[in-house]
Amino acid sequence: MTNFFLISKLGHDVLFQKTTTIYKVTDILNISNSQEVFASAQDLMPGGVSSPVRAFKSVNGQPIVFDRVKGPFAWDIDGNRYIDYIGSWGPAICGHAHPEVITALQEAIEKGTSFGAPCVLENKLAQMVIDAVPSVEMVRFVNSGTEACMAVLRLMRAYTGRDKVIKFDGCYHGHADMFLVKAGSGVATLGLPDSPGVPRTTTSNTLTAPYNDLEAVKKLFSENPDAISGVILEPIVGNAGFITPEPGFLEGLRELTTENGALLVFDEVMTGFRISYGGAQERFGVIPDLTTLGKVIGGGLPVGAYGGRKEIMSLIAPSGPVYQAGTLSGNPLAMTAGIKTLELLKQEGTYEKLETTTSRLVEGIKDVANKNGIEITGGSVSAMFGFFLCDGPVRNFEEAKSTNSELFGKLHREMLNKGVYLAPSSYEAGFTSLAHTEEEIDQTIEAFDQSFKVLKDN
Ligand code: KE4
Repeated sequence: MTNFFLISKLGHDVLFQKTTTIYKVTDILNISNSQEVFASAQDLMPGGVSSPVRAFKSVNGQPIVFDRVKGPFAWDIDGNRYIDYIGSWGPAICGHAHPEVITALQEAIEKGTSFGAPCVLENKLAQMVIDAVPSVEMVRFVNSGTEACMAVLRLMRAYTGRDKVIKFDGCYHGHADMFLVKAGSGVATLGLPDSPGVPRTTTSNTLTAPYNDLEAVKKLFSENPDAISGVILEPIVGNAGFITPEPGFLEGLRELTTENGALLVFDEVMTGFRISYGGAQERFGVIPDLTTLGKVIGGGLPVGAYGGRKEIMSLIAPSGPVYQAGTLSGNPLAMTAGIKTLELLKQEGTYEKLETTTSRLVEGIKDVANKNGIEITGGSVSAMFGFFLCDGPVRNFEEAKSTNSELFGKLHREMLNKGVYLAPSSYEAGFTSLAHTEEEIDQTIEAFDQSFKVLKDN
């Protein structure tokens, strides 16, 4: 069967028959409008972006300026179409611009964009989160994952009366000062030594350990008796690349925190409602004391949340003394998009479909990498995946650093030119959606095969 490789150009699809020689579409893909718009953005916003990782710095690439998204696809302002594996960094798990989400928002917006007052939609989404996430008996909505993590740390400290917190190298919990210690995501991507502007006094209470290293955590507890408020982690790491917990790691943290009178906090901003409807905690059967959420629960609008046992959450103002507030928290549009997204995810067979799609993708990528003699290790859990261009296993951030980032940069460019949009960093995870069909997965694996051939020959 002749494989056709589909490329959208100038708004119409041009079919290119795959030839025996590998053609690089670099000189066909026109991104001149993206180049122009991004160049003018340099004088308007730092790095021309609203969030660092979007600048494509670590892949030495030319950022693509989006015009619109739909289902598994994104189109740039030059009319090129991409199969999107970022999905707005997680929210688009049902596919971009899902018609039912759009319709629900169109109806909601007629009643206003923000109330700054209680609304029934908050009750509805809160109940859905409480019914779904095992650790959550009560929840507070905020406007981002960063806000959720900031607030949850304040709550951990208030509840225990202790100031220190343990995080893991390479994990990212937003950009609040106290978390910018050996952080992942954009901090790791840009190779920043944490961040200037963060006072040593702020981070002196942030202790770090290698992911998957229970002995290191035990040591921190013994060196800091009765001083550690808790342990916060990504139950599956998506900000140092994709790293899964070793068997017994999460269970060990649950025991260690309980033994030491400290709290266990799962930052499920990325994994929440993606790894399963109840998040990673439901999938792995380890229940934390507190959970942070974001991304998916906003369905693409700005939302974050934190929740846990009522006896802890009731410390939050105005029911308790721990202050946290937000102008747009619980706004009706974000609540509407979140409600509809969770309703779609709750349908029968959702997570089986996501699991099948994503594991087929990753196994296909690894097969063609091996076929072309490219070192690779990686995997997937439900609709989250990742790979490193090195020999495995990768169990922590230190081991992740052995990935070949320079080769990844070339791969990223090749894939972009073949119409596949991957996270522009070795230290990010990839995301699929309910909208990714077998056709997109097959096209993507084909594109990886062609790209790996180019990398091998150059
Ligand atoms: P936000 O403030 O970006 O909504 O959430 C911060 C956050 C907290 N916790 C986890 C586990 C997260 O993954 C994030 C944010 N994720 C990144 C992607 N690696 C957002 C993308 C970006 O920074 O542009």
